[in-house]
This record gives sequence, C-alpha cells and structure tokens, in this order.
Amino acid sequence: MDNRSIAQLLSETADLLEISSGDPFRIRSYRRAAEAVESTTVQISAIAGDAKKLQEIPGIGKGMASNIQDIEKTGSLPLRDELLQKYKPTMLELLKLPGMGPKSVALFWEALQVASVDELEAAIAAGRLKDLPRFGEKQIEKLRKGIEDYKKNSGRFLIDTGEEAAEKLIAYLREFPGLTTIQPAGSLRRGRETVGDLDILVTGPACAEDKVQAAVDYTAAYPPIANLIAKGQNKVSFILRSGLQVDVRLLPEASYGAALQYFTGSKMHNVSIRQRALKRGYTLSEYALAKVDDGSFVAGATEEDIYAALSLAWIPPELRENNGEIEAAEKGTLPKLIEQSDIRGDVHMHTNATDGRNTIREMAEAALARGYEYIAITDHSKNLAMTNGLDDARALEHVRRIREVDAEMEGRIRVFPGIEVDILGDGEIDLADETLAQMDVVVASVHTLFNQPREQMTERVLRAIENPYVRILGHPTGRLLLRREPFELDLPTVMRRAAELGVAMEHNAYPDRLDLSDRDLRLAKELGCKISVNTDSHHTSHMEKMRYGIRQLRRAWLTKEDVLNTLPAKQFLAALRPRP
Ligand code: DGT
Ligand code: CA
Ligand code: CA
Ligand code: ZN
Repeated sequence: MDNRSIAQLLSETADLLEISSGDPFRIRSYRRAAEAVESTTVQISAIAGDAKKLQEIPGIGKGMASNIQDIEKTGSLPLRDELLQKYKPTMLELLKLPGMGPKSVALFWEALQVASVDELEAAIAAGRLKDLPRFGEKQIEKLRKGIEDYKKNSGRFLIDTGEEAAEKLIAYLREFPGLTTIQPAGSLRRGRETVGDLDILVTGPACAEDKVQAAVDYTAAYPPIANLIAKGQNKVSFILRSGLQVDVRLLPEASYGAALQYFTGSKMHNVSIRQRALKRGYTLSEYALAKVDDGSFVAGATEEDIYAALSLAWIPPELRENNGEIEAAEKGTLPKLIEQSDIRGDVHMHTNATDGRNTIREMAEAALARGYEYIAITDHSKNLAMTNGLDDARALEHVRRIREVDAEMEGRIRVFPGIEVDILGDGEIDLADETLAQMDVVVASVHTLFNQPREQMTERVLRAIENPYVRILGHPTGRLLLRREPFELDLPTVMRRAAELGVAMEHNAYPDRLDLSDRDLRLAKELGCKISVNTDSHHTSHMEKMRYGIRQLRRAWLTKEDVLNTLPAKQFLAALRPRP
C-alpha cells in the first residue's frame, strides 16, 4: 500500500474516534501519525516488516508502528473497522462538506440519526435542522450550498490522483509480454484539471483478436482493484480503492490510432472532426477512418494518419476542446505550446522558516537537481500567524540567510530572496515597503476573508497591486479544486490593471489549485498580462508538481514566450515589474 493510502486510513480512524468523542490524546496520536506518513520520504510498505525502523519516523510510536503493520497485513485497521460497525462509512463522506467537523457529524447522528450527505440534504429540506442548538439560518444555508457544490464535484478526482493511478496501472501492464503501447486517453490525456474516470488504451501483438483473452485476464487481476465492474472481449472496467473508475481497452494495432483519437475526446472536438470527415465522404469511428461509399479503410493506425487524411495538422490533446483548434490546424497556425523543459525556475516556494518542511539549502539543491537555473524563496508573512509567518524583522533576517545560501551555491543555481505577502481585508500589504524593497520576488496573495462581496474583493486586489513592490499576484482566485469555489472577483478588471502595472499573474501549479484556470489564463494572455507558473512547494518533493501547471498552460494555448520563468535568471528579473 502506498503512503497516502496508509495516511488516509489513519486519519479516517482519527475522524471516527472524534465522532465517537474518543480520548483527545488518542485522536491526536492518529492524526500525527497520518501526517508523518503523508510527509515522510520513506516508503512505508518497504520497511513495514521492521517495527524499529517504523518508530524512527518522527510521530510514530510503538502502538502506531503496530497499527501500520496491521494495515500492511490486512489492508485495514481493527479499530477503524470496529468504529465503522458502530457508525456508518457514509459519515466519513459527511466530513468532506465545507465547515463540517466530527463534532457536527456526531450531533447530526445523535439528534437526527443523519449519517450521510443525502440524509443531511433531506433533513435540511424538511426543516429538521432548525431545532438544533448552534444552527442558525445562515449556517443551514451554508451547509445546503456546501452539499450542492459537493454533489457537483463528487465523483471527480484531482489530476495528480488520476495521473498517479494511471502510472501505477501502466507499470503493471508493462509486465505483460506483447503489450507495446499503453497510454491514458480521455480527460487525463487532455490534461483537464480534474478527471471523472481513467480511460487507458493498450495495444501490441498481445492484443491481436485471437490472443487478447490472456491480456484481458491479466488486466482484470490487477491487485488494487476494489470492484470489477465488467470484463468484456477487449475491455475491462473496474473501480480502485480510491473510488476512481478505470476503463482499459485492448486494441489491435491497426485501429489503435482511431481508438486513441476517439477516446481522447473531447466529445465536442470529436463531433466537429466527424462532421469534417463526413463532408469529405468519410466516416470516422473508434475503429477507423473509412470511405462512406464502400467502407474501405483510409486511416487508423496512428492519430497523425487520421488528422492528415482530414488535411489537418496533428492537434495536441490539451487543445482538443473545440475552441478553435480545428481551424488553426487547418491553417497551420497551431501554437508551439510551452513544455516542461522550457521552465528555468520556480519562484513561489516555502521553507521551514514558515510552513514548509525543508531548509533553503535543501530547496535549492532539489531545484538544481531538476535542472533549474534559479528559484525564489517566498515564505509567508506575519498575517498568516498559523504558518508562523514572518514579521518585518524576521523577513529581513530570512533575506540575509537566503543570500548566504545563494552565495554557497556558487552560481550553480541562483536563489532569489522573496516573500509571499498577505493582501489584508482592505488591500493593504501586511509588511512594510522597506522590507519588500529587499526582495526580488514579491508574491501577494489573498489568504483570508474569502467571502467579501465582489466589489469589495475587486477593490481589495486592485489596491494590493498598486503597491509598487508587488510583482506577482499569487493564486489569483483562491479556489481549491473540488473543495472551495473561487472567490467573487472581477478578474478581467484586475488583469487589465495588472497588465498596465506590469504585475504578473500566477498560475499556481499545485494540483488542488491550478489557479488561474486554463480559461482565465487564455484571457490573461489576451489582455497582455505577464504570466508566471509556480509550484508553491512546501516540500522538495512538491517541485515536480510543475508538470500539472504546464498542462494547464498548454490548455490555455500558451507558448514559451508567454511565460516569464522560461527566461534565464537575469532576463527573468528584468522582465518582472520594475522596482520603484
Ligand atoms: P471525464 O472522464 O469526465 O473526466 O471526461 P472524458 O473526456 O475522459 O470523458 P469519458 O471518460 O466519458 O470519455 C472518454 C472520451 O471518449 C471522451 O472524451 C470522448 C469519447 N466519447 C465518449 N463518449 C462519447 C460519445 O458519445 N460521443 C463521442 N463523439 N465521443 C465520446
Ligand atoms: Ca474519462
Ligand atoms: Ca471513460
Ligand atoms: Zn499562498
């Protein structure tokens, strides 16, 4: 089992204990262990046999080590199973609603026998919450809205969850001889910010019609399958433990390109492509591009063949949303999309001075190992007290240390002093201008008071970027994918002003943000904004999240030239908003 799954079991146990008003000390020890497992770089399953080694991980004591061993052995935890007998598994789902904690879950259960999202929705509709202490009109409305948002999002997964699941399955399928090409299609291949299910396409000699049965059987025996839904002639569908559904299709080599084109989608792109085919006297299906009159084969082995037969350049999957890509492919004006390898630096990241896990030096070494030419260290400022945010004095001291590390790196990589300052409720910045003047990179972000009305929030952000030291607007809409909607903001107005001032808009590449969205990024480019793509890493391992951001930039039709941190260090600094 991977670390994340183990951490999830531990934290669910803590939730259930809390619902049952368990011993706070015990609850905390499960939470701490979950965090420890989540954040350690040690692969737990590799050392699970050795209780001593497990206990070397800070946050894991003797009892927890034995719990982890139970998890590895049985896939679950006796205490969790016991609590789930007493309560209901759907209660864990209730906890995913915004503002919902174990105390409320316990209250709903005791007072109303409500144990699931559906039951809660019904109870609200029937007016049954009104009699509860602590629940006023406003709170009930908030819950109702939360349920609505949850239902809209439920059944979707973050892109990194989808990609990690796909990578593991692909590694498993590679073990089977004669499967030469294994590739995700669908929304994951298009790089959408969330995925509904995985569509994995497989081909190779082992997929020939008379042989494919063995490969189908092997696919259906994938150990992490929680529920096998269907096993057909060349298709296997199943649900993983995470709840993610996967459709695997095993296809003969001659029609692989047609299937890849079809199952990559999007639906609207496919509709337009099929119409184009019909106009030319062809039909396009998941099996082939064929002539309408006699059904003879035109193309199907590769996507390139199919697009070429329709007089189109091959279209990168990220663009296949029926947003003008077919016209551009026809005219030969498709953009040369930005690539991961174009990125030369990452300029939004945190260290253990605030809520990050690593030192400045460790972040620099990790960035160097990735081949970057520069980073900026941008820890939090004092308004975010819970992160141990820096006040002016500490921020200046931190700059001094960043410069020291920059010198220690002897030019192998540049480490720029920076900060992520808070935009206060009225648009003020929470540190002094003289402090900001010492920084190369000042990212300003909204981290509090998300519920301001649109006009107030717009004024607030506009005022913040008028501060002459602010150079990048961090995660501009504050959304958390599948968890929190963007705050109300007149984004075009903010972007227009940012373009005038030279303030760059961030695309925050962390997979639960991906903020600005692909659509807003395209608008940012149209309005002439500078754009910077940053991971907001809180750990050296987070730097690899850059790739999810790149996918979104590509979906926004952006090229290398549109993105500041594709520039070499000196030019990057020069391209930022000039110092006052
Ligand atoms: P998702 O799973 O909701 O994140 O989004 P997709 O795009 O992966 O959608 P999915 O899994 O339902 O189907 C995968 C692809 O298969 C889809 O992008 C296009 C193709 N496809 C599925 N159903 C249809 C259909 O009825 N018509 C057409 N033209 N294509 C379809
Ligand atoms: Ca899909
Ligand atoms: Ca599907
Ligand atoms: Zn932030």
